[in-house]
Amino acid sequence: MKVFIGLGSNLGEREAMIRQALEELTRLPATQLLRASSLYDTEPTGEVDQPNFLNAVAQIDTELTARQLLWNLLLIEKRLGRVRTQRYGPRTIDLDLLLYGNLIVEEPDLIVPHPELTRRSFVLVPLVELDPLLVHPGTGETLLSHLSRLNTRPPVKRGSRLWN
Ligand code: PH2
Ligand code: MG
Ligand code: MG
Repeated sequence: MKVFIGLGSNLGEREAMIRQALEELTRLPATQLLRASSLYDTEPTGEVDQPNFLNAVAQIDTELTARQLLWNLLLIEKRLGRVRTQRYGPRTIDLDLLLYGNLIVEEPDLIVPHPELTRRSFVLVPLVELDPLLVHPGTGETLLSHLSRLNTRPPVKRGSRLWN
């Protein structure tokens, strides 16, 4: 299954955290890390006043179900020392399931595609970098067209492709 994972960090050695998380993705059962976007330095969105993030997106191929994958992402976050305090607050590492093929799930603990996807340039820009033809399975529109409607400041590229 063609799956995209969002990575974010705004505490500690941000780039090292993202690289470690990618390394962990390569170790998931029945999963291959195919590519990862460039790194982007991004202003925090939302209400919380916090440091800038580094964000990236990874594409994997996996036989895990969306729910199995979600559990594994949470485990990786824990292993990399994430402590959940404030909602939407600063974090050493955040791994979000963005897209799982064309699957649409809306359950209390699992929403795919990620509900904020179409509003966040720090997710859309690296997604479009990896695959400019991607279509949002809910809206049927390309991610590029979602991106073109955003009037937030675009994320700044900080470093080259992390994988492939
Ligand atoms: N994640 C959030 C809240 N705000 N802002 C940026 N720039 N990048 C993020 O990854 C991010 C955020 C909650 O997950
Ligand atoms: Mg997130
Ligand atoms: Mg998250």
